[in-house]
Amino acid sequence: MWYFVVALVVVVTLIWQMTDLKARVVDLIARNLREPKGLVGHLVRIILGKGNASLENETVKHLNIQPDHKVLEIGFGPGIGLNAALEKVEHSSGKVYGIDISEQIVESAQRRFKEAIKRGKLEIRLGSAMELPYEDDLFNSVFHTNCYYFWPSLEQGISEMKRVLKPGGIMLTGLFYDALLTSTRKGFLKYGPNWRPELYIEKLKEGGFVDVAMETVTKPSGHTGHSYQVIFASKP
Ligand SMILES: C[S@@+](CC[C@H](N)C(=O)[O-])C[C@H]1O[C@@H](n2cnc3c(N)ncnc32)[C@H](O)[C@@H]1O
Ligand SMILES: *[C@@H]1O[C@H](CO)[C@@H](O)[C@H](O)[C@H]1NC(C)=O
Ligand SMILES: CC(=O)N[C@H]1CO[C@H](CO)[C@@H](O)[C@@H]1O
Repeated sequence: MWYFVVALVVVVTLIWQMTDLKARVVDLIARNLREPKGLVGHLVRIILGKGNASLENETVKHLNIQPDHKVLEIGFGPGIGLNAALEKVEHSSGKVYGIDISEQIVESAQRRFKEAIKRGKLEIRLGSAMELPYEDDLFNSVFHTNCYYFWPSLEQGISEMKRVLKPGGIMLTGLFYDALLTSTRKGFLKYGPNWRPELYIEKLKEGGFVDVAMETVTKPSGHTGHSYQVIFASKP
């Protein structure tokens, strides 16, 4: 009989520890989605660079970037979107800007895009969406994918994006709505409480953006079978 009790205690302890372990792993990933750091940060960057590359590419396509445009990406992570935007302005006077809150992300992009930075086609900064280090009315467009969830204040981020956009400029956000719901349910957006697209849209309208709309695009090239969402807004 006591064998049974011991076995039961062992099994319960194991399950308890495993559950605890799972919670720790989820917490670690959730933290690194908000701000990639250390070894897990590197892993998160590499995984995002594969898993969300098509979303970054597709989002840039919707921007209709002209060769002389100035474009900002917030929270660029692995830098797929910066790269796609750079291709559009390569042969003219346009320029791409990137800002991210993670030191590791910024250092990694500085290495990857050394050459474009040297040529003055790209400018990378360490900083937050809460306080954009750019002058008023500078950009033709500002975009981000999977980023606003983590901002401490949506109002503040929206007001900053509006300030740095030229009148008539476009704000664009790309996301996978389904993946977002799954991620939230699993706890991966523990540090991204403002993930709801409906809330973001409401705040954009309240913040003075016009023509605010979310569109679902099905079967994008390069990401077969998945649809994604884009949220558009313009500065009047
Ligand atoms: C989940 S990753 C998304 C990366 C990439 N855009 C993608 O979709 O694969 C979130 C990124 O936003 C950055 N980030 C988080 N909060 C930020 C803030 N307040 N200001 C600027 N960047 C931020 C993180 O450092 C990280 O690189
Ligand atoms: C994203 O676009 C770049 C070129 O801009 C391309 O090299 C890369 O393969 C694309 N990635 C995906 C997943 O579509
Ligand atoms: C592989 C990967 O990192 N995919 C992520 C892409 O973005 C969504 C959010 O829109 C995440 O939930 C996925 O995990």
